[in-house]
Amino acid sequence: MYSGSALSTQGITLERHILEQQLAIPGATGDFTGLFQQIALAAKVINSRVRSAGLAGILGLTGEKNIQGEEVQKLDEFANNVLIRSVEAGGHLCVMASEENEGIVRIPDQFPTGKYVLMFDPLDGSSNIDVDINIGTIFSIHRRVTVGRHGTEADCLQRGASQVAAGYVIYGSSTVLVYSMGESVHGFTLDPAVGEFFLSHENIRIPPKGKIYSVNEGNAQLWPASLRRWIVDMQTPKADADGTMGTPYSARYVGSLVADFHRTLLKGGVFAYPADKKNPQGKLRLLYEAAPMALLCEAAGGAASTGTQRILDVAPTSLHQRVPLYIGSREDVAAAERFLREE
Ligand code: AHM
Ligand code: MG
Repeated sequence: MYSGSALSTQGITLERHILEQQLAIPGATGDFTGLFQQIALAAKVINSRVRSAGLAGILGLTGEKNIQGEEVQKLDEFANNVLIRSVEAGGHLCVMASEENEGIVRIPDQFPTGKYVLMFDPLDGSSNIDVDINIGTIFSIHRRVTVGRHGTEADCLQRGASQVAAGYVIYGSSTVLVYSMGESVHGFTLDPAVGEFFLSHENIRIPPKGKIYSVNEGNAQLWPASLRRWIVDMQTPKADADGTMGTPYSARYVGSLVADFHRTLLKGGVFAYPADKKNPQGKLRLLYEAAPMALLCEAAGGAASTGTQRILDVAPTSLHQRVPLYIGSREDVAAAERFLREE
C-alpha cells in the first residue's frame, strides 16, 4: 500500500518535477515540459468547472442558455474543448485524438506543430457527474512517427509500449494528477489556494498482490464461466499457514475508471473490464483508457493484460478500438489470466 511521506516532498511543484526529470534525459529540449504545463493548466480549468457543476443547477445555468445568453456546454464537451484549446497553440503537438471526437483532431493551420502526439479521454466516468462521484481526465503522449507539418492517424495508432508519458487527473476529495514517463510514477495534489500541483505521492509502487477486486459484477451472466470462477476464487477465504481462516477479497466498484484505477494503484488488487457477450471486445478504449493506465501500472510494478496479451503490446487498428482490461497487482492479473486460459 502507498505510504509515501509528504514531508520529504514539500514544495516540489509538478513543473519543477518534470523539468528535473527532463534534464536527466540527454538531448531533451524542454518541449515536453511545455506540453505538460499546458495539460496541467487544462486540468485546473476543468477542475474548477467540475467543482462548481452542482452550483450551475442551483443558479439555473443548466438550461439551454447561461446568464450571458450563451449555450451551456455539457461538462465532458467543456473538458474536451478546454484541453484542445490549452495545447493546440503551444507548438509541441502534430496531432491529437480524443474520446469525444470521431476522427483525429488537427492542429489549426495558424499554429506551429511539434514532435508529440496527444490522446485523451477528457472526462472519464462522465455518467457519474450528476451523482457527485469522482471523475477524471486521462492522457497519453507519443512521439510522432510520420514526417510533414501535420500528424496523421498513423501517429495515433501506435502501441502503448511506445508512449513517452501517460497520466490522469482525478477530481476527487482532492484533485490529484498522476503521471509517468515509463520508469516511475508520481502523484501531485492540487493546492486550490495556490492553484499549483505539489508532489504528494513520490514513486508510487503497487503491491505485488492486493485484497480488493473491482469489476461490474452485474455483467457476470454475460461472462465466460472461467471468469466467474476467478471471482468466486477471490471471494473464497483461504486458510492461512497456521490454519486460521483467511479474509476474502473486498469488492469495490466506482464505475469511473480513473477512480477505480487510482485506488488499485495505491492499495493494490485488480480492476477488470472483461469482454462479455454484449461487449465482445470489452468496453474500455485502448488508446484513451487502457494503454495510458497500463503504462502507469507497469511503471509502478504492476501489470495490465487483455486476459491473453500485454496491453502495451496491442497494435491499434482504429482510434476508438475497445479492449478487455485486467489491470493492477502483478499476481492478481496473473491469476485472472490463469483462470481465463481454463476455458
Ligand atoms: P466513459 O469514458 O464514457 O465515461 O466510459 C468509461 C467508463 C469507465 O470510467 C468505467 O470504468 C466504465 O465506463 C464503467 O462502465 P459500466 O457502467 O459498464 O460498469
Ligand atoms: Mg472514458
